[in-house]
Amino acid sequence: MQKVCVVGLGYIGLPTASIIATKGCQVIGVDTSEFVVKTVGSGGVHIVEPDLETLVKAAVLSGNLTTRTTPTPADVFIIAVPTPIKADKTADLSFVESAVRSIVPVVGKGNLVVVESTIPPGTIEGVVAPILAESGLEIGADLFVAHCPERVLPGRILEELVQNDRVIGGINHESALVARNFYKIFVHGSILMTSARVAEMVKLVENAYRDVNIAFANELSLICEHLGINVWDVIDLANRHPRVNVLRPGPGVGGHCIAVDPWFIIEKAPAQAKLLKAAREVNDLMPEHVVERIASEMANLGVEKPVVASFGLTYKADVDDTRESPAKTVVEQLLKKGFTVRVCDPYVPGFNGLRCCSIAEAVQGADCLALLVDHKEFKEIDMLELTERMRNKVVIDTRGVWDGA
Ligand code: SAJ
Repeated sequence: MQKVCVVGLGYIGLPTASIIATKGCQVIGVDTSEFVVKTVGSGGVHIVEPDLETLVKAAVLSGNLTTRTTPTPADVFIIAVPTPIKADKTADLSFVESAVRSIVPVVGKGNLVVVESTIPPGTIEGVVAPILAESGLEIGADLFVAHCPERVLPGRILEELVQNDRVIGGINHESALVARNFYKIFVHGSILMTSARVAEMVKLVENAYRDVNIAFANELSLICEHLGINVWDVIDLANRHPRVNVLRPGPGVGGHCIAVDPWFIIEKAPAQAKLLKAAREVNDLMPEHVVERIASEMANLGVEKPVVASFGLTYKADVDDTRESPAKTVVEQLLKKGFTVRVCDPYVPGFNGLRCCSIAEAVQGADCLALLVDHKEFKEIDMLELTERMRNKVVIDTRGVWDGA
C-alpha cells in the first residue's frame, strides 16, 4: 500500500487527500492548524464544497486517512499550501518554502515530491529543489520532484479532480514519469507530461486567459453603459457567431486564483506582460465603478440617506468563499460613503459587523437593490414583486440576472 503525505488540508489538499485515501492509499493529512487536524481527523470538514463531507467521512472511517500537524515518512509527498500575493504584487512563497522544508527530515530515497500549489515560473528549479537537496538526496535521481498544478473549479472540485486532464511537469523526465504513475491512481482525464517550468507557466496562463477575457467583458460593459447600449443583448447576440464567446461582465474578479495568478507572470516579465496588467487593472476597478453607479443613481433621485440592499458577498455564485470578493469591496465602499447597507447572502452569516438578513428584510424600504452575486437563490426571485417593498426602485443588476424584468 502506497503511503502518501499531503501537506496542506485546504480547498485542494483535503479533497485530494480524501480521494487518494478512498483509492486504497494510506494517507497522512498534514496541516499546521490544530483545528483543521482535529476537525478532519474526526471525519469533519472546515470548508464548504459539495459532497466533500461525505467523502472525508468515508476516507477517515476506512482508516486510510489520518491527520497530524507534522509530516511523517511516506512514498509520496503532495504540497498543497496557499501562495498568497504580497503588497508589491509578487508571490509570497513563504508557505510553500516552509512546507517543503518540513518534509526535508522525512524524505527518503525513491520518494516523489509533488508541488500542487500555484507558483511563478522557475520556482521548482530555483526554490523547491535547493531546499529538498538539503536532505542529501540527489534531486531527479534519488528524489523525484514535479509540479502538478491543480485546475479544479470551486463548487465542482470532486468531479474535476478526477475528470480534468492533468499537466505534470517533472524536474526531469524520470520525475514526470514517476508522478504520472502516481496520478493514474485517481485521475481519469489525460495525464500530460512536460517540464516543471512549462507546467508552472501553463497554470498561470489558464487563469490569466480567463482574467483577460473577463476584463474584455467588463470593459465592454463600461463602453455600452457610456453609449446607452444594453451590454447583455450585445453579448448574447455576438456570441451567436461561431467563433465568439464573450464572458459575463460583473462587479469585478474575486477568488484566490484569477485575481492573483496573472501577477505571477507580470512579476517575471513586467515589460512584456502589458495586456495582462491592463486586464488586472480593468477588473480591479469594477467594484469602484459599481459603487459610483449606485451613488450617482441615489444623487440623481436626491436620496439623502440611501439604504442599499446588497445581494451576495461571496466571490462567485453558489459557493461560501468570500476571499478577494469584489462584493465585499462594494459593501465596504458603500459603508465608507455613509450609506446604510443591508447584506443578504444565503451562504454567509455576515460580514464586517453586518449580519446577513433575509431577502425580504433586506429590501424593505430600501432605495437601491444591488445584485452582486448570481446565487441560484437570487435567480429564482420575483424581482418585480420584491421592488414593491422598496422606497425607491433602483435595481443595479451587476450579473445580468434580472435584465429582462
Ligand atoms: N467571473 C466573471 N465573469 C465570468 C466568469 C467569471 O465576472 O464570465 C468572475 C467570477 O464571478 C469570480 C471570478 O471571475 O469573481 C473567478 O471565477 P471563476 O469561476 O472564473 O474561477 P475560480 O477562481 O473559481 O477558479 C479558477 C478556474 N480557472 C479557470 O477557469 C481558468 C479553476 O479551474 C482553477 O483551478 C482555479 O481558478 C484555481 O484554483 O486556480
